[in-house]
Amino acid sequence: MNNRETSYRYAKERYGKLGIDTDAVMSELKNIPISLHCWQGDDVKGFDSDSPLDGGIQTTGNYPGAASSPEELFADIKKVLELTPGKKKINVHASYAIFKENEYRNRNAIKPEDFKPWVDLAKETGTGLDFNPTFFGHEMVKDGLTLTSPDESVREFWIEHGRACIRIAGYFADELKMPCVLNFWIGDGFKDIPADRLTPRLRYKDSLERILEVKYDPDKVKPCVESKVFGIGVESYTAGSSEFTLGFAASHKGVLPLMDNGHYHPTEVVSDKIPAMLTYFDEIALHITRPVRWDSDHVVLFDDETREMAKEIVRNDALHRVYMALDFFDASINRIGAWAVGFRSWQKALLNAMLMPHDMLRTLQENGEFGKLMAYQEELKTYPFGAVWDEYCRSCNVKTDLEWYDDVLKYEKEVLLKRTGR
Ligand SMILES: [Mn+2]
Repeated sequence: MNNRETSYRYAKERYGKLGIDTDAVMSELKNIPISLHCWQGDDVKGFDSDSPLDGGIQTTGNYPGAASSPEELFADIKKVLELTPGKKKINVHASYAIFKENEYRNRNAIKPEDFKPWVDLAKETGTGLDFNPTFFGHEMVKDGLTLTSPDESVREFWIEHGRACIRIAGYFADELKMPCVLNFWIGDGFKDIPADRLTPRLRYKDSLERILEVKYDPDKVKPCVESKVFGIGVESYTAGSSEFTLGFAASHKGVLPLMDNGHYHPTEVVSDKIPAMLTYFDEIALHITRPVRWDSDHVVLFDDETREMAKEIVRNDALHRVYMALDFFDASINRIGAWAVGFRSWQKALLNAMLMPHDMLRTLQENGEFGKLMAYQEELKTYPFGAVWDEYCRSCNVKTDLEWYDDVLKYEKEVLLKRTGR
């Protein structure tokens, strides 16, 4: 028996004494799909438009090697899949349509066939697909507004876009035989103090309702509405606020609320919101990111709040009720490494949460034994989690320790640094 095997055997025994079967935990985690966002690879540029990024989101950094074609982005995604354990879906934005030569379609007219290469990629890699309409980075965003615009031609255009996306999500679900999460997020809002906060929201509600008139199978397409507190250049008012989207989801059957943990005031925590939402919704959705002082979309780490979010999902037995997707983008470091660190971190957070004796801890709380609860929670932090993580990676054929980053550097040298960009 080598050191790795000895370490895992020791860890298995320690967790076993807490009533946790580490082998069973690893098998379960391998079957929980996590959605990997396609937009970390090219700084949210997409393929369908040269319009600058707007909607209050921003990438920072200019590290070399960004993907600038579908071929490059697909190669990068495959590399990330190799570097990360667990089951994946790929999360695609509508701006990543791939048109055949001379077959460009505007966003209001995109068709399933414009995303066939993504379906082929998912089939080839054994992943699934989730989808997002793209209500930003386009010439039809007028005065920063889309679905809330007072200009009916603008609003119509974006309603048609939303409808087209429902059809594409249905196509993904049919092709890949698994549900497609379809997330609606708009950056509509105002830089300065508005004179009317209600009318844009009424228009947003009406727009969403008209989009959702398109027939779809609710077991296949899972529409979500994502809230946001503010964006760059949209500091004073965001139409799709937390209360707006929560109210919309609560009042429209089959629509899920989506919480992005960068989209709240900095002292609010999504870990606490998860059980609150699970009280009322059968299913919810998450965007997992790392906000630093604002919605900065830093790479997800295995930090306190990330661990806490995972714990709330696991201990409330909600792994099959919460659709989990990553949403971050960092252009200041190697993008493949950034992608893989974020994905690995969320896997670690789930594994960590699954290795905790939640029933025992819950009983301590119910019995008012708060001192013992604190002591136990602290001791659990130094349990041999790393040995189980190593074993999990090994069983997924993924490198552990510091070795995997060598592959990132090799790929950077052989592929990324040879790119000329566009
Ligand atoms: Mn998000």
